[in-house]
Amino acid sequence: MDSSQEDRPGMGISAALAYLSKSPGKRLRPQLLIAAARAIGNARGESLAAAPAEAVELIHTYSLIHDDLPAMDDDDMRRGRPTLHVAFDEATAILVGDGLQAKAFELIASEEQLTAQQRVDLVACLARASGFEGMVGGQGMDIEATQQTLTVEQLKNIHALKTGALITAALVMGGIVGQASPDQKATLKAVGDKIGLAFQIIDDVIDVRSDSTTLGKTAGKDAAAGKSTYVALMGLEAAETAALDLYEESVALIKNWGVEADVLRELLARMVKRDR
Ligand code: GRG
Repeated sequence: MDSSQEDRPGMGISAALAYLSKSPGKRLRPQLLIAAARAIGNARGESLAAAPAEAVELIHTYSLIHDDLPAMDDDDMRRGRPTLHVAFDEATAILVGDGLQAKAFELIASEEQLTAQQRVDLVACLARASGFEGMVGGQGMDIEATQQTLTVEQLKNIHALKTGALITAALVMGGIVGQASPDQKATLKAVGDKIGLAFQIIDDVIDVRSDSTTLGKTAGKDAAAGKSTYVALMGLEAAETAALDLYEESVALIKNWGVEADVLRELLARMVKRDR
């Protein structure tokens, strides 16, 4: 979101939005949404995807800002810069997260190129993935599970909600924009479930490989913070193999889709073959 386009309810919030716009993330979820719309083969779908794509990124950005707060993961750095509550203050970070969440739904609801039914379906999909049955529910379970040793299945369940749900939603939302059939939407959901899990497992693998703290050499930053990780539960190589298997399974689900799905295939590959 361009801060210059925003109403300016408070200097702190305006400055924080400007700060955020200077360090964007990889924009993976909007790219997934647009690639899914394109994969359906509905040429117009792709051009209609801009507002929902922006919306899913706003939800993701809000979640990272709140996740970094002292009451949650208490992180000082994000996207190579001090986190929002460090650069500004906690109240600003909470308010900006809340405002981004509201803006996401406003963007979809007011996109007049989409039909009323598409807008309702998009809002419902994004809200479900963000809320108690999705990201917020998973975050709550993750916090409760800190300092507990989980089984791999329990960890998968938490991550399916905490990070997987929004990735899956991005793909299904692309399907909604592209007017996918129920079968195509079910396939996009299955692709999202597999690649979302693979993405999280690879994040754990990268965490261990890139962490140079004493404990991190064998466990990684998350494990050092008392969290269960795939690497701790499965071992580094098995975790990496599991992620690559999930990636292969996700691509196999769309093997009969045409060249329109090539951008989506490329994105799925990037999600498991990345540095961070
Ligand atoms: C606060 C309700 C609430 C939820 C927070 C998203 C989330 C839930 C926690 C993030 C925890 C985390 C860092 C998980 C690792 C995988 C992951 C989602 C990384 C961040 O996503 P990227 O790599 O980030 O797409 P960028 O910065 O590129 O947007």
